[in-house]
Amino acid sequence: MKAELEEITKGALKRIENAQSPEEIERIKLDLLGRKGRLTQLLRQLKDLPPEIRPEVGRVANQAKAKLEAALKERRNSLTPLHQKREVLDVTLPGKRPWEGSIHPLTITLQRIVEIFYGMGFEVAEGPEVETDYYNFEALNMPPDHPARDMQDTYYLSKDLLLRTHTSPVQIRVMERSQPPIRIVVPGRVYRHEAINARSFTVFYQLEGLYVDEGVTFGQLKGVLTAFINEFFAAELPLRFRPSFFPFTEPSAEVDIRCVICRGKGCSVCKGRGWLEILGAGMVDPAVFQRVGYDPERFSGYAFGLGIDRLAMLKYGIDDIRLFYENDIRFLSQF
Ligand code: 2U9
Repeated sequence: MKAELEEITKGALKRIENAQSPEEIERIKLDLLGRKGRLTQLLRQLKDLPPEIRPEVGRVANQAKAKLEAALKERRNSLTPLHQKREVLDVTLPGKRPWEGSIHPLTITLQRIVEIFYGMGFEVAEGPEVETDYYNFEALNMPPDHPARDMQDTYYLSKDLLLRTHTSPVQIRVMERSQPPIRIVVPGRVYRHEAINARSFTVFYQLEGLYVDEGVTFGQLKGVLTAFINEFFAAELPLRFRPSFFPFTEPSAEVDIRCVICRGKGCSVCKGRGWLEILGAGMVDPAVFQRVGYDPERFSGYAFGLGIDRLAMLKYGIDDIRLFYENDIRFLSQF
């Protein structure tokens, strides 16, 4: 039997070596190790051998089987083209979702605000973030000794260049190059050298509005701001105008809305006051019109400004402005 084993092994090894395709290897395997394979049949006869030689022949037979199996595997491997060796693709598995970005909450808020004003006939104007002293201060009735120019508040890039502290320079630029009627909103990034905390950051987003024509009134300003607030918060919230001062408007007002959280009862967001200060507004100062060459006797205009960050915080219930600028994906992916 040992001789027969040897003969089978030798013949099989030769066939394996000469095999030219994985299919041929399969055939050889079947001839040897299939249910009716030569080696299988031989192994079946082991039990009929006399017990004294059975272990020795068994050992040789198992070695032969292992050797043939290894040879088959190796030859099959060398005959299989590389691309077929790769992992099999299971098309029934659920796919991996690609990472989906989302729109930044400040952008969502900015777009919504612009959309509302667009619906009321305002166009969008934009301008540079690096401004000259003239456009950021002088043209807006803030002469060289004005406290708002303080290094404490403004990032100066040189004696004359600075990072704009509001978007108002854009309104000056628009008025310089066009004639009334003008009805624009100006969204954009502004910079202030302030201590950073949950309510204030060194960069934030503003939106300012300007309407200039003959016969523009404070009453129209009230109407437009009320319509905007009701639309933005999808609620009828009363507005409260308090007298204030800005160098570029006269008269000026700070505008409060009824607290969107507690509706006037008093809560931590409105600090028990029942009102939230969210807007500044007023009638454009005649001195500003004079600078851009508009006749203040003929034209009047209203202007307003709001912080987009503040509106976004109220809308989404966010209590720390820094979250908008940290770019933490755990925060951003919720929008
Ligand atoms: C021109 C004339 C007038 C823009 C105005 C405000 C009032 C105001 C603040 C609100 C919150 C800025 O983001 S904030 O800190 N803005 O209170 N802004 S009137 O008035 C102008 C602008 C341009 C030519």
